[in-house]
Amino acid sequence: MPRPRLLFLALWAAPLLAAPAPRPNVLVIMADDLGYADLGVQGGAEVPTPHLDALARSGVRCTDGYVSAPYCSPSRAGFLTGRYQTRFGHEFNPHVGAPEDLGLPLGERTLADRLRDAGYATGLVGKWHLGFSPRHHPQARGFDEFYGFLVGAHNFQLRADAAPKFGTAQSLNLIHRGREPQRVEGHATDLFTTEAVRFIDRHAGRPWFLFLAYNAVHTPLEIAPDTLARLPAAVQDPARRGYLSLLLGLDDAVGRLTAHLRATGRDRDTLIFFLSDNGGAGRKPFFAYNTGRNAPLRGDKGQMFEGGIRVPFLAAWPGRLPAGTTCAVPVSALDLAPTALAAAGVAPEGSLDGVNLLPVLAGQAAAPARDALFWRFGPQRAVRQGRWKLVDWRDFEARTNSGWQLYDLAADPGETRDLAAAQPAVAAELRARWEAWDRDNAAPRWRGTPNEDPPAPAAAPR
Ligand SMILES: [Ca+2]
Repeated sequence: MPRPRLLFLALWAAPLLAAPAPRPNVLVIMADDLGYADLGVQGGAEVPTPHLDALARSGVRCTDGYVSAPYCSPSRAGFLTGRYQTRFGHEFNPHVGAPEDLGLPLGERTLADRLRDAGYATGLVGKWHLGFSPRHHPQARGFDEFYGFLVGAHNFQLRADAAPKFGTAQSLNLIHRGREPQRVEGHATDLFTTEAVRFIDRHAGRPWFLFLAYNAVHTPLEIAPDTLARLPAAVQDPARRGYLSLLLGLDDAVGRLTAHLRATGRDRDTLIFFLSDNGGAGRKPFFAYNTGRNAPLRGDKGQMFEGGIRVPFLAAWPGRLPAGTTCAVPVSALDLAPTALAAAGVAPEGSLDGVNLLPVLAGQAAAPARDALFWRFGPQRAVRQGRWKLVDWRDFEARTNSGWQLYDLAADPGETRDLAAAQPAVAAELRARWEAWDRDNAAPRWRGTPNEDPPAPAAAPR
């Protein structure tokens, strides 16, 4: 492996860093299926989320932060590689086919690979969902350490004396340490937080990268007994109460982590990102309905509307990124790897689709060095450029696609007024941009479910 080039004195860094600085730790906290609108800082009011709100106030809140897919596994594939996952066929959740063929393609390098080669300790705590076979295991994909589960969902209240469903990595109730199944007792959110704190303490002497991938607030919507007294009596829906219970637990967890970083003096040398892997799954009956709310955005997990792909997106690095600020230009989870590598002074070898966000987050650049963001998820397609979004979305009840529609997100963030007929030149330009982008995409390596990945387009594009 060639030694990574160090870029301590790259031009962008000059205003930020007067002298070569110690390489920061990188902590990426990912929630699962968290709605755009459920955190206090995002306008949510049903339960308080003081710790996530404080994390937002300690850094930059990105109002237009996107993930590269409206679904768990492809979104994580995009984040971890810094590349559109459609470049390498990771278009759907890896569930249809033989397990040994399903997972993040082995030719792709992850952020963990890149930071480990640069001397970082690397760990994954929580959900993987990027392959179940030994060669797709997180410890084969750049992570020194792994504590969590390999599949797309897991129950929360775990009992050591419950009959473990050993024998398949795709079972629920199967927490691993490394490659070994464990019998564990406790709440998954708490267990993962404890493991995260231990990881941080274990690597106090060197920079580390921790991907802390909570399964909260994904289904199953279990109510943790210790949150009962904090759930609002006015909310009667058991599913919503379960979601809010998981959200309270997630906020408590982030509070524990940030307090630990502060208490050990590590907060100032840790770059933290918090985001969800896709939008809330707020509608029955599709896609692990969890009551997550995306208002005023339209649509849900699985869809190309903003509600599927625009997520809570926070960045904090005390002393380096301005506290209490808002970033309102489009940014992407694809950008986290290039940003972390830039902060670590590591050149991003190979072709990444994401860009370094540090100049934007620091308030030194108005926008990322990129013109547009693109999406493809089966027959669904989208491109965002500035205020405009061209989208071909799927109606999962009707099992049809919309054809290309044009929305002005600055004036109409809820995507209610299709302007394709009124602005034909804009629509044509964006469609051409999308098609040019799509020419470099690969065919899916495995199929999705029939509705997200129908055998033939349900509607001809306009
Ligand atoms: Ca998800």
